Amino acid sequence: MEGRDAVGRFSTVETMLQLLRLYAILDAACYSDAAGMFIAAEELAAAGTMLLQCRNKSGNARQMLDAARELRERLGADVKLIMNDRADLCLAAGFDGLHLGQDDLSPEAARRIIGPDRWLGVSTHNPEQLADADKTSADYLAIGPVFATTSKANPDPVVGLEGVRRARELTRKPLVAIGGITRANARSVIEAGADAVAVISDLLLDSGKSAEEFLQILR
Ligand code: TZP
Ligand code: MG
Repeated sequence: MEGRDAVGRFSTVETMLQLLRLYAILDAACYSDAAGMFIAAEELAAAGTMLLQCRNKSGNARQMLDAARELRERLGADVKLIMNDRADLCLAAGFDGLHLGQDDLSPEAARRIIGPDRWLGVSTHNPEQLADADKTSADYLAIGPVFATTSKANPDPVVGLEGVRRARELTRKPLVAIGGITRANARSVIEAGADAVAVISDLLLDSGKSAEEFLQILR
Protein backbone atom coordinates (compact mmCIF):
# COMPACT_ATOMS: atom_id res chain seq x y z
CA MET A 1 0.00 0.00 0.00
CA GLU A 2 1.19 3.51 -0.80
CA GLY A 3 3.17 5.12 2.02
CA ARG A 4 3.90 1.80 3.69
CA ASP A 5 6.90 -0.50 3.50
CA ALA A 6 6.87 -4.13 2.37
CA VAL A 7 5.37 -5.37 5.64
CA GLY A 8 2.76 -2.65 5.87
CA ARG A 9 4.50 -0.24 8.25
CA PHE A 10 4.29 3.50 7.67
CA SER A 11 7.70 4.65 6.46
CA THR A 12 7.63 8.34 7.43
CA VAL A 13 5.84 10.56 9.90
CA GLU A 14 4.36 12.33 6.90
CA THR A 15 2.60 9.25 5.56
CA MET A 16 1.50 8.24 9.03
CA LEU A 17 -0.03 11.65 9.72
CA GLN A 18 -1.60 12.01 6.29
CA LEU A 19 -3.02 8.51 6.08
CA LEU A 20 -4.21 7.94 9.64
CA ARG A 21 -4.67 11.52 10.82
CA LEU A 22 -4.87 10.60 14.52
CA TYR A 23 -2.13 11.41 17.02
CA ALA A 24 -3.08 10.33 20.52
CA ILE A 25 -1.50 12.00 23.54
CA LEU A 26 -1.25 10.02 26.76
CA ASP A 27 -1.07 12.59 29.52
CA ALA A 28 -0.05 11.00 32.83
CA ALA A 29 -2.15 13.59 34.70
CA CYS A 30 -5.32 12.10 33.18
CA TYR A 31 -4.83 8.63 34.71
CA SER A 32 -5.00 7.62 38.36
CA ASP A 33 -1.91 5.44 37.93
CA ALA A 34 0.49 4.10 35.31
CA ALA A 35 -1.51 0.87 34.97
CA GLY A 36 -4.56 2.87 33.83
CA MET A 37 -2.45 4.65 31.25
CA PHE A 38 -1.03 1.36 29.93
CA ILE A 39 -4.54 -0.06 29.49
CA ALA A 40 -5.69 3.05 27.64
CA ALA A 41 -2.60 2.88 25.41
CA GLU A 42 -3.28 -0.77 24.56
CA GLU A 43 -6.91 0.03 23.75
CA LEU A 44 -5.86 2.92 21.52
CA ALA A 45 -3.34 0.74 19.70
CA ALA A 46 -5.79 -2.15 19.32
CA ALA A 47 -8.25 0.30 17.73
CA GLY A 48 -5.64 1.24 15.11
CA THR A 49 -3.92 4.28 16.60
CA MET A 50 -0.32 4.14 15.38
CA LEU A 51 1.13 7.34 16.83
CA LEU A 52 1.17 8.09 20.56
CA GLN A 53 2.86 10.78 22.58
CA CYS A 54 3.85 10.40 26.24
CA ARG A 55 3.24 13.61 28.16
CA ASN A 56 4.08 14.02 31.83
CA LYS A 57 4.45 17.49 33.28
CA SER A 58 4.90 16.45 36.92
CA GLY A 59 6.59 13.04 37.14
CA ASN A 60 10.20 12.52 38.01
CA ALA A 61 12.60 11.31 35.33
CA ARG A 62 12.87 7.79 36.67
CA GLN A 63 9.10 7.28 36.82
CA MET A 64 8.76 8.73 33.36
CA LEU A 65 11.42 6.43 31.95
CA ASP A 66 9.93 3.35 33.62
CA ALA A 67 6.50 4.15 32.18
CA ALA A 68 7.96 4.89 28.74
CA ARG A 69 9.88 1.60 28.64
CA GLU A 70 6.78 -0.30 29.71
CA LEU A 71 4.78 1.34 26.93
CA ARG A 72 7.47 0.49 24.39
CA GLU A 73 7.41 -3.11 25.56
CA ARG A 74 3.63 -3.45 25.57
CA LEU A 75 2.90 -1.73 22.28
CA GLY A 76 5.64 -3.23 20.15
CA ALA A 77 7.68 -1.58 17.42
CA ASP A 78 4.93 -0.83 14.92
CA VAL A 79 3.27 1.79 17.12
CA LYS A 80 5.32 4.98 16.93
CA LEU A 81 6.03 6.53 20.31
CA ILE A 82 6.91 10.17 20.75
CA MET A 83 8.35 11.59 23.97
CA ASN A 84 7.20 15.04 25.03
CA ASP A 85 9.82 17.59 26.14
CA ARG A 86 12.69 15.24 27.00
CA ALA A 87 15.35 14.25 24.46
CA ASP A 88 17.17 12.20 27.10
CA LEU A 89 14.13 10.07 27.89
CA CYS A 90 13.33 9.69 24.20
CA LEU A 91 16.71 8.01 23.69
CA ALA A 92 16.73 6.05 26.93
CA ALA A 93 13.30 4.55 26.26
CA GLY A 94 14.02 3.78 22.61
CA PHE A 95 11.21 6.05 21.42
CA ASP A 96 10.68 6.95 17.78
CA GLY A 97 10.54 10.70 18.21
CA LEU A 98 10.51 13.80 20.34
CA HIS A 99 7.99 16.63 20.63
CA LEU A 100 9.20 20.06 21.69
CA GLY A 101 7.38 23.15 22.90
CA GLN A 102 8.51 26.73 22.69
CA ASP A 103 10.24 26.55 26.09
CA ASP A 104 12.09 23.29 25.48
CA LEU A 105 15.44 22.73 23.76
CA SER A 106 15.65 24.34 20.34
CA PRO A 107 14.90 21.94 17.49
CA GLU A 108 18.54 21.97 16.35
CA ALA A 109 19.88 21.33 19.85
CA ALA A 110 17.45 18.44 20.26
CA ARG A 111 18.32 17.13 16.80
CA ARG A 112 21.95 16.82 17.85
CA ILE A 113 20.83 14.58 20.68
CA ILE A 114 18.22 12.43 18.96
CA GLY A 115 20.06 12.12 15.62
CA PRO A 116 18.81 12.43 12.05
CA ASP A 117 16.38 9.53 11.98
CA ARG A 118 14.08 10.04 14.94
CA TRP A 119 10.98 12.13 14.26
CA LEU A 120 10.98 15.63 15.67
CA GLY A 121 7.84 17.71 16.20
CA VAL A 122 7.53 21.32 17.34
CA SER A 123 4.52 23.04 18.92
CA THR A 124 3.65 26.50 17.69
CA HIS A 125 0.93 28.93 18.72
CA ASN A 126 1.02 31.74 16.16
CA PRO A 127 2.21 32.44 12.60
CA GLU A 128 5.63 33.76 13.70
CA GLN A 129 6.45 30.65 15.70
CA LEU A 130 5.20 28.46 12.89
CA ALA A 131 7.32 30.24 10.27
CA ASP A 132 10.38 29.94 12.53
CA ALA A 133 9.80 26.24 13.19
CA ASP A 134 9.34 25.68 9.47
CA LYS A 135 12.98 26.65 8.93
CA THR A 136 14.26 23.99 11.33
CA SER A 137 14.81 20.27 10.86
CA ALA A 138 11.45 19.50 12.49
CA ASP A 139 9.64 16.66 10.73
CA TYR A 140 6.18 17.95 11.60
CA LEU A 141 4.71 21.08 13.17
CA ALA A 142 1.80 21.45 15.56
CA ILE A 143 -0.50 24.46 15.73
CA GLY A 144 -2.83 25.24 18.61
CA PRO A 145 -4.74 25.46 20.73
CA VAL A 146 -7.31 25.40 17.94
CA PHE A 147 -10.21 25.41 20.40
CA ALA A 148 -10.43 25.97 24.16
CA THR A 149 -8.69 23.25 26.15
CA THR A 150 -8.54 22.28 29.81
CA SER A 151 -5.68 19.81 29.32
CA LYS A 152 -2.87 22.36 29.24
CA ALA A 153 -1.80 24.75 31.99
CA ASN A 154 -1.64 28.38 30.84
CA PRO A 155 -2.60 27.70 27.24
CA ASP A 156 -1.85 30.27 24.55
CA PRO A 157 -4.84 32.06 22.98
CA VAL A 158 -6.98 29.84 20.75
CA VAL A 159 -6.11 30.14 17.07
CA GLY A 160 -9.39 28.77 15.71
CA LEU A 161 -9.88 27.23 12.30
CA GLU A 162 -8.54 30.45 10.81
CA GLY A 163 -5.26 29.82 12.63
CA VAL A 164 -5.09 26.37 11.07
CA ARG A 165 -5.73 27.81 7.60
CA ARG A 166 -3.00 30.41 8.12
CA ALA A 167 -0.57 27.76 9.38
CA ARG A 168 -1.28 25.63 6.31
CA GLU A 169 -0.28 28.55 4.09
CA LEU A 170 3.03 28.93 5.93
CA THR A 171 4.42 25.39 5.83
CA ARG A 172 4.64 22.34 3.63
CA LYS A 173 5.68 20.18 6.58
CA PRO A 174 3.03 17.83 7.98
CA LEU A 175 0.70 19.93 10.16
CA VAL A 176 -0.88 18.62 13.36
CA ALA A 177 -3.74 20.57 14.94
CA ILE A 178 -4.10 20.41 18.71
CA GLY A 179 -6.35 21.75 21.45
CA GLY A 180 -10.02 21.07 22.12
CA ILE A 181 -10.34 18.69 19.19
CA THR A 182 -13.19 16.20 19.44
CA ARG A 183 -14.96 13.74 17.19
CA ALA A 184 -17.52 16.50 16.59
CA ASN A 185 -15.07 19.09 15.24
CA ALA A 186 -12.15 16.97 13.92
CA ARG A 187 -13.36 16.98 10.34
CA SER A 188 -13.50 20.79 10.25
CA VAL A 189 -9.89 20.93 11.41
CA ILE A 190 -8.75 18.64 8.58
CA GLU A 191 -10.79 20.68 6.11
CA ALA A 192 -8.98 23.81 7.35
CA GLY A 193 -5.71 22.22 6.23
CA ALA A 194 -4.35 20.10 9.09
CA ASP A 195 -2.98 16.69 8.16
CA ALA A 196 -3.79 15.20 11.54
CA VAL A 197 -5.31 15.94 14.93
CA ALA A 198 -3.62 15.49 18.32
CA VAL A 199 -6.06 14.65 21.09
CA ILE A 200 -6.04 14.15 24.85
CA SER A 201 -9.54 14.59 26.37
CA ASP A 202 -11.77 13.08 23.72
CA LEU A 203 -9.79 9.83 23.87
CA LEU A 204 -10.09 9.36 27.62
CA LEU A 205 -13.51 7.75 27.98
CA ASP A 206 -13.84 4.37 26.31
CA SER A 207 -10.50 4.97 24.58
CA GLY A 208 -10.72 2.17 22.00
CA LYS A 209 -14.20 3.12 20.81
CA SER A 210 -13.31 6.80 20.67
CA ALA A 211 -10.16 6.09 18.63
CA GLU A 212 -12.11 3.91 16.21
CA GLU A 213 -14.62 6.71 15.74
CA PHE A 214 -11.88 9.31 15.20
CA LEU A 215 -10.18 7.08 12.64
CA GLN A 216 -13.48 6.60 10.84
CA ILE A 217 -14.32 10.31 10.85
CA LEU A 218 -10.85 11.26 9.64
CA ARG A 219 -10.67 8.83 6.72
N1 TZP B 1 -0.94 21.92 23.50
C1 TZP B 1 -1.81 22.79 22.99
S1 TZP B 1 -3.41 22.41 23.44
C2 TZP B 1 -2.90 21.04 24.31
C3 TZP B 1 -1.52 20.93 24.24
C4 TZP B 1 -0.72 19.88 24.86
C5 TZP B 1 -3.83 20.14 25.05
C6 TZP B 1 -4.69 19.29 24.14
O1 TZP B 1 -5.57 18.50 24.89
P1 TZP B 1 -7.12 18.36 24.55
O2 TZP B 1 -7.71 17.72 25.78
O3 TZP B 1 -7.23 17.45 23.37
O4 TZP B 1 -7.66 19.74 24.34
MG1 MG C 1 7.24 20.81 25.95
